[in-house]
Amino acid sequence: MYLSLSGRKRTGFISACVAVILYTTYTLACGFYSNRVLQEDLVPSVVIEVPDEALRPDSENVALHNPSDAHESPTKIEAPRPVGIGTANATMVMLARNDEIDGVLSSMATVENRFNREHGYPWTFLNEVEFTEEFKSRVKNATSAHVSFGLIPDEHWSQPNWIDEVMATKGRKKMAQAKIIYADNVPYRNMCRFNSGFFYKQPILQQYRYYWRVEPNVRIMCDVKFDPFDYLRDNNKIYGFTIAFTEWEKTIPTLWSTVKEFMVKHPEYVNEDNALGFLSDNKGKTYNLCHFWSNFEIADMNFWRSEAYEKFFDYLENRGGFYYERWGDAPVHSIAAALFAPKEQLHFFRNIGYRHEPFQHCPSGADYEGLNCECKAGDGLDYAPQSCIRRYENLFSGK
Ligand SMILES: Nc1nc2c(ncn2[C@@H]2O[C@H](COP(=O)(O)OP(=O)(O)OP(=O)(O)O)[C@@H](O)[C@H]2O)c(=O)[nH]1
Ligand SMILES: [Mg+2]
Repeated sequence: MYLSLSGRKRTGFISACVAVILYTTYTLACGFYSNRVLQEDLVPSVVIEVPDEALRPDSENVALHNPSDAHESPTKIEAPRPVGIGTANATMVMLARNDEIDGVLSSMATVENRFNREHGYPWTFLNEVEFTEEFKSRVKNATSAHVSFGLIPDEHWSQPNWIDEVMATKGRKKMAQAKIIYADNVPYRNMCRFNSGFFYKQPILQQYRYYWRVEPNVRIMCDVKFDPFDYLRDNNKIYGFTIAFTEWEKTIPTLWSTVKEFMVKHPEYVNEDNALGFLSDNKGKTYNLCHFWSNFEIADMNFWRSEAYEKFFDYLENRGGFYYERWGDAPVHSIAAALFAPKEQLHFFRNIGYRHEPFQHCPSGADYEGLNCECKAGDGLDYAPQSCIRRYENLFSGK
């Protein structure tokens, strides 16, 4: 074909070929570069020195299972826009059961009245069974924002078949004897595992970057006169909380030792400006049980989607602690955010009044003014003995 072209046509053909080659090279290079930038943004650099002798041989960290392999990468769909003044790529998200509809509507009412009526961020509801038509229509009537419903796939919700059921039953019985709440409850464990490692993988959430987690029967106790999503985005924060306190140790007996193993194996994920001081009072030797109470979270899903967190979740999952013990999503999220991100990327939303029985945070001082709060200024858990807010503050005061 080339040989049969006349001089001008041949020149035109050559130019077209060159243009195609240049364009293809440029596109590939851009794709490669932007992927790298994304990776480098998300993955913290190598920071802690780990002595060789501290590294345990691989045979001691036998992977029972590689959970990441089991899940296909979800497809992205178009994000519904906020119907109000909201500008962030964000959604309110609630995991709920059909029979919790009254608590769901009660939470929605406080979130809508105090914040979202004006901002119009979409709502996303998740459930491991189909939501009933009644649930869907009542929820849609409770907001003028866009509402979506996602069905959680079975492998994201149920106890994996490689979990040793005899061991899991033994663990539940032991916990029940110790009178621990939800000791004998497998669905509760499914929920904790789902919130730890799967909610942000749902296809319905792929389109979003930021989320505000809402649970049934919670209250937003003051007007939220700013956009917390904008706040995270504009200040480069990845995780926002309102309440932090200590976990019940019996639910997580081997969590910290597992985390320490992970840190030794993967020092490259531990941020050099981490918030270890929030988690440990002896430089990491033991866990002080502090965690952010995850029933309220305003956070960046890109953090959960990062290589560091994915590897971390898979490592925890391999140990089976969500079922052999009762590892909660609150300590799992908190430990990851405190270790893999710089402490400056965590944020205490002092100016958001929030209640989930039996605890609350109520703003105080200047933060309280003009917010029309239904709580008394400073009336909350912040400085109670079991609270971890002081430890969070100490991260920034050089103590
Ligand atoms: N779809 C579904 N949602 C659940 C299930 N169990 C819990 N959830 C939801 O998961 C979230 C956390 O569950 P909660 O029962 O509130 O757990 P908790 O906050 O640790 O404990 P409480 O003090 O009882 O509130 C809530 O949004 C629940 O609606 C379940 O089996 N199915
Ligand atoms: Mg709850």
